Amino acid sequence: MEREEMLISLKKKLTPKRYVHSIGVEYTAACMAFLYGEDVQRARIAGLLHDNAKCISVEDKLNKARKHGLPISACEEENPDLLHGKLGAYYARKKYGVTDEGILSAITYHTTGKPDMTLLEKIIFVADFIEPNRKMLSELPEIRKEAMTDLDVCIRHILKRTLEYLKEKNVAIDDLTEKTYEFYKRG
Ligand code: DGI
Ligand code: FE
Ligand code: FE
Repeated sequence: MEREEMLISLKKKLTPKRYVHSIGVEYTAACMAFLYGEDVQRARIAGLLHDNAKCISVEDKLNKARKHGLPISACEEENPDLLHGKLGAYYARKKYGVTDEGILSAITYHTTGKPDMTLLEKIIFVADFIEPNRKMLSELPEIRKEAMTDLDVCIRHILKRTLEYLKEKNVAIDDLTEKTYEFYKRG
């Protein structure tokens, strides 16, 4: 699918804020691709589409994931919003015509990350967090600088911040989020 067509579909599926965020992740991922030597077009597609399933209701996220036979962990059962990566990759393939498995994987794992990520997976994970429309958080300026200087340090910092936030909110932490942090903590 051409970018213009993707934009028309995303505009229908997403809230205005989420649509603007998606375009922010697209160009942030493109910049990071220039910097780190990733294919810019792949980074743009993954960035643009990463949250395509985000605005589906919690109930429908579960129903659709079940209907399409996607694996659902206990943590996802409890927090179906976590499914928007997997479901987003499913739609990227089926609706947006993406066949590049590396792009689909970057979409699948953009929320939790995963141990030993590919360059594209890292770029999308980080670009999602630092894009310019993101609400300002403490440590964000530092994390943005790290994104341009040391990707692995940046990933560790994002996960540390996210885990602290989740523990404070007292919500279940996905195994994969924990495992990713353990992996990048070891350096
Ligand atoms: O979709 P975005 O908002 O752009 O960003 P995202 O896909 O990284 O999702 C962020 C949300 O996901 C945020 O509210 C924290 C939540 N999250 C990330 N890891 C976990 C998690 N929620 C739970 N319950 N467990 C996790 O391990
Ligand atoms: Fe997301
Ligand atoms: Fe996002």
